[in-house]
Amino acid sequence: MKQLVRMFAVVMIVSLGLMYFISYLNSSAGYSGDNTLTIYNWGDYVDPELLTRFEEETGIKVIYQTFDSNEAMMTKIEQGGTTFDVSIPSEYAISKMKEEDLLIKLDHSKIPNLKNIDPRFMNLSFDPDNAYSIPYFWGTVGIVYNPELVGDLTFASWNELWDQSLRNQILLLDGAREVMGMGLNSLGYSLNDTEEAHLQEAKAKLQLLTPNVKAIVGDEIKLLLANEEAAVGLVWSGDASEIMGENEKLDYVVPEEGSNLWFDNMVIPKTAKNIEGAHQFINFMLDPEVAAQNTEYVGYSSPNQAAMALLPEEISGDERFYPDEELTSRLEVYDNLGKRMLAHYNELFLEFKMHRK
Ligand code: SPD
Repeated sequence: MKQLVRMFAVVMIVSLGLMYFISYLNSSAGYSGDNTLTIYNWGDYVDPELLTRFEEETGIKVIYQTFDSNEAMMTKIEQGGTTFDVSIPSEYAISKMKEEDLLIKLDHSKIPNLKNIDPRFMNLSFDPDNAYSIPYFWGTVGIVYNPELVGDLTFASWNELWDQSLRNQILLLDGAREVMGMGLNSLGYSLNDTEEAHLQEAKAKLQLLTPNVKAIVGDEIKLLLANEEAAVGLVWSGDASEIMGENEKLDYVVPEEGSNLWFDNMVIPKTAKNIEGAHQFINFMLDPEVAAQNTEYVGYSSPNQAAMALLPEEISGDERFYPDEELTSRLEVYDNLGKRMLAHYNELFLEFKMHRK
């Protein structure tokens, strides 16, 4: 009898261990049940303390995964096999994901904090009525530079990047639209240009930049520039603000030919399992105090006007990151150029990267 009890106990312990192991495997593969929420976000794009606070307030466990480009994020969601409850794509990616039926329509009655968003950031052309996406952060693409290391250059024009004095001094963010856009803008073309001759011209011009390019990098661009490992960087404005917080010598400028105005919005992908929790998370991130804390932490520009009122003037009044109408009128939002043209931009960018090696 004793032996039977012992055997039963062993079987129970092994089964419990197995159940625990399976649930661990599921959660690390992005499983979302009712009590977990899988968030798929850009790297360095949320204050981790806020995730903990969301978990404490709701009892929902957050599983957090990151991506470093819209293209990588879309590929993963398109492929399926993972469960993401909330993601944060940029405008042209949102338009493409809508087209491909990859997003769930939002229930605004579950997002009362939507009233805190500045109307300027609502109803934009990539998502009229914000049926599928809710503003998170926005910004520009420009140049961060160290005035002590670039002589008389002020980067009023993109073309100054090609100056011979900048040999091996430039870091580029690893983004096809951003780098191709910079090449196109430097030639006076739109960053949504689709004319083959213009695209080839931009690629050829980028290749001439090669001697000045030290590296094409991801989030590490911030540390490298702040530590003065390079004099100049092509960056998103929010990264510039973080870099300049670390090294006050540096400055940020958007060249006169124009540049990109971008919007990153929260969405619920089609693969979501915890749709209720996803709405709760979106609403949580729109709370004025939460959004203000997040803005101070990540350094990006907030579309939340109630949060803006809580931020110090040195942040909310900084025109480099909250540009006036004159500068905004020179900026373009990326269009969804369609699957084939987006793939072509990526191809050209890849060829430029290969050319460097
Ligand atoms: N490290 C956070 C990066 C967020 C960048 N989003 C900008 C996308 C512009 N298309």
